[in-house]
Amino acid sequence: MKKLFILLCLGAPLALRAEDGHQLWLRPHAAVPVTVVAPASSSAVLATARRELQQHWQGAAGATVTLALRKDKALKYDGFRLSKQKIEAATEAGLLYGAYELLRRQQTGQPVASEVCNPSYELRLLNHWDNPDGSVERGYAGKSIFWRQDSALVVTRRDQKLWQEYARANASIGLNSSVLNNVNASPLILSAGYLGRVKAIADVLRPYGVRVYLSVKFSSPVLLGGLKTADPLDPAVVKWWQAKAQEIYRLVPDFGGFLVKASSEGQPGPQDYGRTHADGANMLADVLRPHGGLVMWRAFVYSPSDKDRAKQAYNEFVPLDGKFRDNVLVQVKNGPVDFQPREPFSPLFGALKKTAVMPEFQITQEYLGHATDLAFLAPMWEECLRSDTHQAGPGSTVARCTDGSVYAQKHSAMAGVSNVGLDTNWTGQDFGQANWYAFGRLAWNNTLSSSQLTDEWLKLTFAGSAASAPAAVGSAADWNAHFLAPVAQLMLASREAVVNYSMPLGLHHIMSATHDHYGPGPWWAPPGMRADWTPPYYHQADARGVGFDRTTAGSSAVSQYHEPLAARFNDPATCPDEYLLWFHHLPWDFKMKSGRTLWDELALHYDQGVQQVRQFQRTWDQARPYVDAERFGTVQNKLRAQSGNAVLWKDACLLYFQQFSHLPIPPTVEPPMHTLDAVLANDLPRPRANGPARP
Ligand code: GCW
Repeated sequence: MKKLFILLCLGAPLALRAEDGHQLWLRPHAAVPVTVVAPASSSAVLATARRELQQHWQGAAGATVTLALRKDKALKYDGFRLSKQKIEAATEAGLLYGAYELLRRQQTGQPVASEVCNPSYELRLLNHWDNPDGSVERGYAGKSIFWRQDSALVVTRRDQKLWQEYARANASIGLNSSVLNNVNASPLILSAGYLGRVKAIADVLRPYGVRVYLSVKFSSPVLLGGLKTADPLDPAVVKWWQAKAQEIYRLVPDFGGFLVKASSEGQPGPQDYGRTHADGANMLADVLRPHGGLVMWRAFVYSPSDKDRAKQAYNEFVPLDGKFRDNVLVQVKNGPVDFQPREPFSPLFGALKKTAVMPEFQITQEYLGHATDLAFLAPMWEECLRSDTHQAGPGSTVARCTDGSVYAQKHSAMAGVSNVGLDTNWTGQDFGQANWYAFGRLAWNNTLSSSQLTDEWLKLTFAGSAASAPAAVGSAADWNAHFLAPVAQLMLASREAVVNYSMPLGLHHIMSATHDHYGPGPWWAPPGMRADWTPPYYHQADARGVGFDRTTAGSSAVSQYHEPLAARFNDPATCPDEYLLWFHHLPWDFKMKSGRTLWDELALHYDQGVQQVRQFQRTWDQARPYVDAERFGTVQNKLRAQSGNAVLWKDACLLYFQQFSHLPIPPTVEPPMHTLDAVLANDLPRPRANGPARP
């Protein structure tokens, strides 16, 4: 309490400068003098640790802090032993993470006991869906920070400064790896010119302990190398990859490895040559092994012919369990379909027992309101990580099945699809920064709670930011009561609000494709479009009811879950409400656990989502005295837009589904502001320049 009070006082004068969000959670504070004793070494990582402590120390004035390298059985990966004035680690990166942890504790007023902090995962990565031309797939915060169409190969001082700030932000939350380009990979990335820029990026990221990886296109030997085939078992293909790997490692000796999206959404892959995912992944793994590199092979696969897209990854990958090399990790999205506001966990977690599996989360809000809507995603990731797969008995949570606690695996990792771009505040929506922050912290410690994360992030990001301190903003108690508590509550409720106003009760994939997955589109099904890219495939609304029948009487996707989940999900009486229409097609008058009909319950959820956003607006308006004017105004405007978006979702979905249910909207629900015709008129499919690209 007392510390925070001091922090608020200290923070205020510095914050009189404009707060444009660029400093993220690393806003400068008046430093206190400290002496840092560290091993003699010319290592850049160690120099970073020392500098960070010297420049940002907030503990006792004149203290001496010792950094010591020491082998210790209790330490895992880049873990560290922390006390008030000493950090011990087995690696220099460990000392750096210890330094950031100590500074974070000081700034957030959390105590430091003598303790060991180990990361849950060996690799903690951001995946950037950035293209060589500077565009970012599903990016809503400006162009790529890595690539530019013009002068792609010229590295400017501005580039380097930005990359350094990026690396520092990552290191401060424990992230140690970045995949620099889109999984829909251009072969260009492996050309000599681009590799030169990869080296330049790697050189800037290295002092922060961040390694670089690349996404590669499986057909690169053909497209770039001029070979006739990319068959992974063809010796000429293997030779091509070997030479390419040598070229990369000459430039970037600590290069991490490849991320591959293959035989998925039109991307080439081993299946084009009658080979399996394991054949493809293992070939690349063997090529990288002599250099210590890894392959992350994505399990995001599905084909239009499949009757239930949610089943396909499991069907393709489970038969391959045990067939992958030990330097391959299979990268699995949190849910079986595609980063929807809510999905049950992917049944691949825990089912692959002899293969290292890594979770992939989406930080960028493709389906949760882009950089407009405020949605704090830690509760969604926490929900997935804590889901019990039961695959190795009770307690085999997704977290434990992927971090090496349940199955023996040589490597472990967690990836997040980044929301970072060239926007001054990096993420477009200021609260998007919280998702970057929370992802890194959860990759470091997959048992952290969402509420701890809001507490840390809000203190680091906003404490002392009020431009002119009104009399009331004088004490920590006041700040805690009138800013921290209500805004934390807003954040913690925000993802559920998005679920409520867009896809409640297990509905999924009913967004507008015309508006790039922003806003409602349950009707969207242009003639000739692949069915599994259209919302009606997923909601199946008809006169009888709504929802996708994945029970044993339907697609039987439930059977991919271990008991007791399969039975629980299979019966509408025991299936949790939040997954109900994911697993069941139910009549409009189905009696819910609440006693209401399904139709009424659906309407109430949509309405609740709208009311929640209205409440967020009120909360934020009341927070005004505690926030600098710039960020206050930006967030206020975004919440206004979100409020409109929520109403649109509610009106569009209820009016659309009402055509099938023929039931009245319950009187307690706010009446629609839009007509269905008006919404439809605004959502006519636009012609696409490049044919039927993924909508
Ligand atoms: O969520 C979908 C996106 C695509 C993306 C794909 C994937 C990179 O709409 O834009 O492509 O998933 O994860 O590969």
